[in-house]
Amino acid sequence: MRSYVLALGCAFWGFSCGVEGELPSELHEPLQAFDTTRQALTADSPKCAASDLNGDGVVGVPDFTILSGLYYQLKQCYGEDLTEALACQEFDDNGDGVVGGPDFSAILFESQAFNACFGKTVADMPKCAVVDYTQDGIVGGPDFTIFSTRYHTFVGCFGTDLNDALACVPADLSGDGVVGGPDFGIFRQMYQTFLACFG
Ligand SMILES: [Ca+2]
Ligand SMILES: [Ca+2]
Ligand SMILES: [Ca+2]
Repeated sequence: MRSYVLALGCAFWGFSCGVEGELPSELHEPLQAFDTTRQALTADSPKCAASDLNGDGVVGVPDFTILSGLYYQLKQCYGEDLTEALACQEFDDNGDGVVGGPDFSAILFESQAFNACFGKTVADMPKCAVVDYTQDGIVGGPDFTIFSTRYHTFVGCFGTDLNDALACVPADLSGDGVVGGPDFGIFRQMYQTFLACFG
């Protein structure tokens, strides 16, 4: 008995799922139906290994599911500029996706260390290494410039909820901090490789 994952195909292609008009036109292709009974062993070629997204040695339906999820993220995140959120990410010290009060202690610690360490060498005071941003062994003016920037960035990030942006990070396939056309281009290549390796 054969079964097909039309719903995933719909979510994947988006053709009949209300894709936004600004999406690259080459993605507006006919709905594909996948025969879920087919399972293909990953060939030795590195090309197919790249399509084995869950790493189980088979290019199959679970990989398609992952690919579908990625496409959904691309659609959801299209046009999203992640650069600001990524810059703020480093200040989310407790990792809860929000730059807020609990994270303040981290920058406060740097501030206190800087005050205690200005003009000192790391050799004399090893604890000062944390604010020797230039890593030249001395806590001085150039380190203050960097600390000052960090502090102002923190203040600018305070209250920022990173959760939406961080959810979009996997969709930035080109790694340029923006989810856009180039990412769809990369995704399309991934999908073409997948088709060649599946079944
Ligand atoms: Ca936080
Ligand atoms: Ca320094
Ligand atoms: Ca990108």
